[in-house]
Amino acid sequence: MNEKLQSIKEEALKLIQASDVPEKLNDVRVKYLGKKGELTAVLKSMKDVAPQDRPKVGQMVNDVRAEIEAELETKKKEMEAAIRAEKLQKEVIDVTLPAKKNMVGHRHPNTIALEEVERIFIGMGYEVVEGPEIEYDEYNFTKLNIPQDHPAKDEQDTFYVTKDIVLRTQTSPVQARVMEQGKLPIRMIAPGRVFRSDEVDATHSPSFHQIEGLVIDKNITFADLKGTLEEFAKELFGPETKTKFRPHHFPFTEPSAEVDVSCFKCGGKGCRFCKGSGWIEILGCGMVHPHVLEMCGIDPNEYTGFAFGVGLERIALLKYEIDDMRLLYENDIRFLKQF
Ligand code: 2NM
Repeated sequence: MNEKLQSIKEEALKLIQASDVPEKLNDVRVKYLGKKGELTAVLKSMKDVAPQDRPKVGQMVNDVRAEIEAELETKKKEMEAAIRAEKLQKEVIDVTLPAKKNMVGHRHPNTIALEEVERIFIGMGYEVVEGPEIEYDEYNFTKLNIPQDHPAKDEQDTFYVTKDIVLRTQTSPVQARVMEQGKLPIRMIAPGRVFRSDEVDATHSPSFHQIEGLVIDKNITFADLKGTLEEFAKELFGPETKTKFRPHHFPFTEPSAEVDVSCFKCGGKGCRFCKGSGWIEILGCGMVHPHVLEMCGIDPNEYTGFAFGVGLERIALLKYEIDDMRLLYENDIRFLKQF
């Protein structure tokens, strides 16, 4: 019996030593110590051993079992250590390498400019109102004093969806809608996308953005218009900024004006940026035409108001000194992240 046990033990220890992966160790455990294992078989055959020898044989079986188990455990630890060492070696991390940068998005220069303009007017108590980009001809033109035969309605300038529906060419239809609601006074800006049938070049695009403003109350005068837009220009381009109001014509305002600001690059001396004139044109404005007020349900004898419109892209191009509008639409991240 002892011989048999010794040979089982030697065989098992040899197999353990020869194992190179944990799975093989497990096979050895099953083969010798498992329910149907060789050592277990010896225990089961105890009935053939003389009763007086059983304790001794039992002890021998247990000793062999303990030895095999100890050897399995030692070998398992060895293997685990080796696997870990190999992993550490393979998966070595150079903590001195620069970290991977997370790609974060960036606000578009148009958005930055829009938020700046909104901040200024919200600070003066204005509401920001949005409206539909696809408009009735009625709101886009007629109610704004642009009659049937006005050149602005020409197919050359306007995208028609049907005879009566257009892609809005300005955001003033939003203001016509607000005036019609009849809640007075009004202090609002209407930012948004507008559409004109223009060829793409450095300063034109068939789709661009406008911010139009409207104030309606009792006793609003051209002085309110001037003061408001002077303040706006100073906030946007710096406290030194001067403004100049030049007479102009818009169908929806009377009188109307275009506004220039003193060049924020050269302070008005004249430079490449302002093409030598010292002035930069930034917006159009005027006192809302009494006929517009009337068509939108407001009594022009009781209320007056002023309105203005600025191109958002124009502001963004000026503020960030971008010389081609197309750059604003290409969405090249290398361009966008500079602002
Ligand atoms: C401009 C210039 C002048 C304008 C007029 C109106 C409304 F709805 F009150 F009639 N909204 N915006 C206006 C006036 C727009 O853009 C250059």
